[in-house]
Amino acid sequence: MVTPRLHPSLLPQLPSAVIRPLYDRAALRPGIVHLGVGAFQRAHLGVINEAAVVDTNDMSWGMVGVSLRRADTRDALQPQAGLYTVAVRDADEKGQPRELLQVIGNLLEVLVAPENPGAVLERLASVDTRIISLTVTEKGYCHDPATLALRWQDPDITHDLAHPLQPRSAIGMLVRGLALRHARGLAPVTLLSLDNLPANGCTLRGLVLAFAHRVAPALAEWIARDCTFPNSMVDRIVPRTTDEDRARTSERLGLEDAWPVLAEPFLEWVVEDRFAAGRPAWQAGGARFVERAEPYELLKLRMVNGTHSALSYLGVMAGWPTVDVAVAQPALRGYLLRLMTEEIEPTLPALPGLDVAAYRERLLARYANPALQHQTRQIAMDGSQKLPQRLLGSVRQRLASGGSIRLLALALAAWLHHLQGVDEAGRKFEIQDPQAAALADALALAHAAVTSAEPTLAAQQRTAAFCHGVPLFGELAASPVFVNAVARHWQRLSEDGVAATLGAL
Ligand code: CS2
Repeated sequence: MVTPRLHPSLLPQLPSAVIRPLYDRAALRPGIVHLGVGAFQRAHLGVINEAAVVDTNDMSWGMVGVSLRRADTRDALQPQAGLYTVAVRDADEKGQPRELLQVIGNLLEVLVAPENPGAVLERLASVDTRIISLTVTEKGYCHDPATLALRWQDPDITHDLAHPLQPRSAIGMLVRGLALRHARGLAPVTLLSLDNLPANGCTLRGLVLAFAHRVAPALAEWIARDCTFPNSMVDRIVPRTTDEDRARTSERLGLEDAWPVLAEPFLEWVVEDRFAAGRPAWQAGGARFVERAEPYELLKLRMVNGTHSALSYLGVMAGWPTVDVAVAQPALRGYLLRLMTEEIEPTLPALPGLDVAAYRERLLARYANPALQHQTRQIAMDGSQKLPQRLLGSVRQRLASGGSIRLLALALAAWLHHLQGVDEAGRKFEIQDPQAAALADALALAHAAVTSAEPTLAAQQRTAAFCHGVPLFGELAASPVFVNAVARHWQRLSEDGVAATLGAL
């Protein structure tokens, strides 16, 4: 028998344990346009927004999703009228996997920008739209993560300057949408970044204003004066959905869901309460509104994402496929604990009420969640866009205060080690990074730069050449303390492997 597709008309058939939208979906109107409607958005903002709709019954905050590249999410969700399932997974006290299913109803439609950029622009410039939110990942900002400047030479940015009516980049799309709003005399909106960038709102604002200024200075002035860009810290682990997840969720629903998303139970969102045209009651879904999100962002990016990146490069090379397998290695777990306590925590701003020891322990417990199967390869992607905010900020602060960077340097050396694209068992893997070609060139030049036959000196020469060849390190490339610390670990990782390097700490 063919399993029927998840659909609003079939919601009453769902097993009673599945949470579902009980409000009048037909009355829900779109108030939010979200660029980058991927798994993270659907398991984070989508869930929080659902709670707000349920709690207040305010029907003006439905969501329109926009995919900036592919049609796959739209193709999967359109036959389901936008419904999708969030499977929250962990293990009980006995280690048995458990799962809570919720069907989310506030996503009304998904637009595919390359198919019809005009439809996206019209949606951005609609009177109903009051918030434009984004999860386009680090590389989606077309900026240099080290300097935060827009990369004017990025092909999508040059395209969007030349073809303003068919924008491809998030920044080009936003500016054109705002230009239409401005020309039509419509109200300003809130532009809300939910990406893992420091000062994500300020960063987005800087990029939008830079582009808008090129288009029309008066537009840039209007945006700067009337639109708002709250900073926010987002946290929820959302692994990529596999075919097995699809099959399992569909079986439990008794209806086929072509694209469920999975998540851990933990969810955090700390947002600055600066909204130009109102907002949903997101506190109903666990959002915390604050005046300044920056300290929370630093805490999260350095502790969570910093250790995540460290464990992913070591894990990929050692052959630990998932995060739970990696943190089950006593040497790696010990390393992460020391990395946090000795070198990351001393760099964090004071946060009243934060119990940092509890935060650290809870993080390791989140990583140990056996039900997520979060791939170390997935986290290892796009390192060139991630490392500055995840690790290099801590490094700079430690160097400035004269603290040791030995443990941080190992995380960076692990990234270098993994760039060779072959793990310790000889398995090849692809380096997925927008700068992959430039990184491969820098690596080849680094190896060619070695003139010394003495191993320690050779490692230092190689590391210095690499760091000089890759803009993301900035002035750190000229710091002998930094270069030599990374060089020592890189040499050891290459000669003895991950286990021996961790053991020697
Ligand atoms: C991860 C993040 O893939 C990655 O780079 O570090 O997506 C991480 O899972 C989330 O930021 C957790 O909030």
